[in-house]
Amino acid sequence: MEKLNQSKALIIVDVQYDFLPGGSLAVNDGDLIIPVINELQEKFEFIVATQDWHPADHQSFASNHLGKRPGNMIDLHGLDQILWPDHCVQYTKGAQFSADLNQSNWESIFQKGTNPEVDSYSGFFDNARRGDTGLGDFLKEKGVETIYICGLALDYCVKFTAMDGKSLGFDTYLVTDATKAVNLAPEDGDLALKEMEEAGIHLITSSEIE
Ligand code: VGL
Ligand code: ZN
Repeated sequence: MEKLNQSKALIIVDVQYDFLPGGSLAVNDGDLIIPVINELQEKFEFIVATQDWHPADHQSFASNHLGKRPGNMIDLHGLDQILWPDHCVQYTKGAQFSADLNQSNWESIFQKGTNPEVDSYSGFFDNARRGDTGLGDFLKEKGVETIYICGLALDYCVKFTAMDGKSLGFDTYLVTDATKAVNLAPEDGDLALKEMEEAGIHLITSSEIE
């Protein structure tokens, strides 16, 4: 396997229409990070993306539980599960990456959330830590040691991807100006940053990256 001369990788998390203004699970101002991510991509030779990719019967959707609404909590096979609006259903427009996002230099796309019985916030593992997307092995086989995470949403998929990356031994950076929180509670984004810092994840802005 060919090794990289640079050991750093950029991971772009879930920049898909349903998480952008007008989408079913929109992050306020989520579109404002797209030009920032496009500029950031110029600094990387190795870029991968994750894609939330749910079947229509996914059990994280409130619509699949009689009498439940988005924001309600349920127990899903022993895990606490927040119920979401239907989003990122496979092959729908909402599941597509924004056309404004430069996708021309991506090595690979890692899809997640395909098992209807478990949610999957992280780009590495599902929330039960059973299913593995292959992203961790892929990065290690390529000699990647340092990962930079950006995308949507800071308080869910970005945070979980960064935390799993760190736990797998990658030196992990969160690019703070290239992410936005969905903020179901107004403090969620700030809490996510704090949790990541406490886990040893470095917070960095894109202008600080060489
Ligand atoms: C996400 C909630 C449900 C995300 C995905 O990409 O942050 N959030 N599915
Ligand atoms: Zn999802």
